[in-house]
Amino acid sequence: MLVPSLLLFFASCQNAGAPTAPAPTAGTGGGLASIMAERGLSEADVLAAAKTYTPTGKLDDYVIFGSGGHGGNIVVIGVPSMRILKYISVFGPEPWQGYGYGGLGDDVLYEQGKQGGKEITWGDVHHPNLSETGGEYDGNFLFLNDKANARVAVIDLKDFMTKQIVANPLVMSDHGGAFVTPNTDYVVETSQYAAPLGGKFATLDKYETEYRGAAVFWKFDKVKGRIDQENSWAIELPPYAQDLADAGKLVSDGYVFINSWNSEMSAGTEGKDKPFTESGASQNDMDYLHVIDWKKAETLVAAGKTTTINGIRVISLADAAAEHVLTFVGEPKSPHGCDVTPDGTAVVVGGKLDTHATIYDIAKMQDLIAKGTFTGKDKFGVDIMDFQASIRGQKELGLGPLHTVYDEKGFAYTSVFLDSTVVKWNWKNLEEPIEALGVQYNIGHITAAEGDTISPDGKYVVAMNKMSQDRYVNVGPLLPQSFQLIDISGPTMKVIYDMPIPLGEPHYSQMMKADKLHTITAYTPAGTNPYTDTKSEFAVASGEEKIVRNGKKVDVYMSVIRSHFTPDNIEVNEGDEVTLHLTSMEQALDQTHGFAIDMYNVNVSMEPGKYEEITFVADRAGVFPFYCTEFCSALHLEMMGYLLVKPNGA
Ligand code: RUQ
Ligand code: CUA
Repeated sequence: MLVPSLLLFFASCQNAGAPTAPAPTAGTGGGLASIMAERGLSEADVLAAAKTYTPTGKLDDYVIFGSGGHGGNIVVIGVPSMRILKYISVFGPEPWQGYGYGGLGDDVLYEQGKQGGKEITWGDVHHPNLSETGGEYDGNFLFLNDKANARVAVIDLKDFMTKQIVANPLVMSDHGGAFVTPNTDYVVETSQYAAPLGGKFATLDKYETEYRGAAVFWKFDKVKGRIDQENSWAIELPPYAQDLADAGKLVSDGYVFINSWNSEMSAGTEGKDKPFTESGASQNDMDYLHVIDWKKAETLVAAGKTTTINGIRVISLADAAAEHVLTFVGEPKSPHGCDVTPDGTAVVVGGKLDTHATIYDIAKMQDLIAKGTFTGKDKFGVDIMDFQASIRGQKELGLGPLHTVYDEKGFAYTSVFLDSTVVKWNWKNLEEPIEALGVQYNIGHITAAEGDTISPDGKYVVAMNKMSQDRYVNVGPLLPQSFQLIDISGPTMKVIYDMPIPLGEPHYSQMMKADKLHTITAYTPAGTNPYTDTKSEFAVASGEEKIVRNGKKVDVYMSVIRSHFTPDNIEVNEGDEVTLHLTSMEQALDQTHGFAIDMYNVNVSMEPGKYEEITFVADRAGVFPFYCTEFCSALHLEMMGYLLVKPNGA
């Protein structure tokens, strides 16, 4: 047997020369056998450790981009070590990255991030999605949605910074998104809780007539690396609580699928004797999987068959239905998850309140649509396909199947929430028995190595668990969520690492090969504005630093280099508007400085070569040290200066 002999090998290496296994006394200083005895480790534990332990200096093979949930950020994690590599702040301020504390990022966070004119400083990140070329992750961009405030953000993976936030002008809540089409032509964002489009008011008794959902197709400009709002458009949808969404690929490229869970159009109690949405939305046996032909929608948009609501072109529900841009097929009640198979031939939808996952056959649905074979229409005139005629089959997976990911061998891995299991099943051969692996506990999303691409890698699956009860030291009643790394390379699945996620409820994540990243180590040339990718016209060359006063406006052109700021003393008058133009003169790897002004809520990060710009009104008189916040050199503490604000009338 491999396992014991391997252990014996380890043990004998560690205990070379020792005639018998040493007694378990010497802390972790003893041989392997004694450490195992002392720490109560099984052979499986040691094997798991060997599979995940990454010695100092060794790099991980994969990178996870995990949603930070209502932390409003992204967690970047190495696999298999499960070491946290970075948090990328997106919808909320974060001081280390200097995001939201006076620098250029303020425009993204506080201006672009506004919803209906309101400044919002948190987000509920659900589904990060990597940019794709030809259905493969290309390592260029990451998109994510904010369910709470219906926004989508763009992270540039060149420098792992949030470069754009786009506020959805139509809906008040999103969920399905941010999903990309296979060549990242569009970033798709679909609504969740229905409301009158464009932020209008209507009472709840008008739910059916006035409340709507929408699917927004954000056009992505791959050269600029930004969403092009002008060339984006949307499709009006019924108020059915659209849920998860996924784009077709290969043979199904051109389609988007969205599941939904409120065909009942329940809107809670209305203060009368109606049921809560919880049960009101669970009356019907079937909800509707939305099948969207987005290439056809594009032709309607090009032909001008849209109305503009709040600045965005919208295909009406009536037109979408009439033109078969939108068709429906039933899905067993209150579904969740919507995941297209790697070959693009099928889409798997979990049952949530059912024990099955349903495998829809996309070719069958295309055929029904082409032939005009429908069983009826919904209240809004959308044609409905026959359920049995649309599916390849159903597979019993356990209580509460949600999301599904894939490997390279033809297996699907579905998260089963109520059972707390990951279920492995063959989506091509539904007769094959399933394998269920217990996870701790109540798994929501699940992710797999390159799992959403046309060529998944297998190897690893991560269970993203909602509950962690007894897994970690008690840190108070607010428990961390828990990621569990699962080895799927062998004949049976094994949990090989537990990792607490202590900053928000993560939902989805994606796992990409680390060698697909092409991250920069410095901004070149020095003085590059990371938001324009060009050298700033305000960048300063060494020796040309200056302070320019123009009435009550003061511009400071400052260089930043180990270990000083030039100029290092800035004198202004109370009430002056001060703009600091900071240029890092560094190009060396990891030679980052910070720049903080005490008492002024100013703090930016100066990565090598970066240009930063801070504008503020010197409204408090006094003497304010400014200093470098990164321990950059032996003389880091000396990297400081003074902002002197002369009181009025002094
Ligand atoms: S949803 S598990 Cu956005 Cu499934 Cu969270
Ligand atoms: Cu520069 Cu510390």
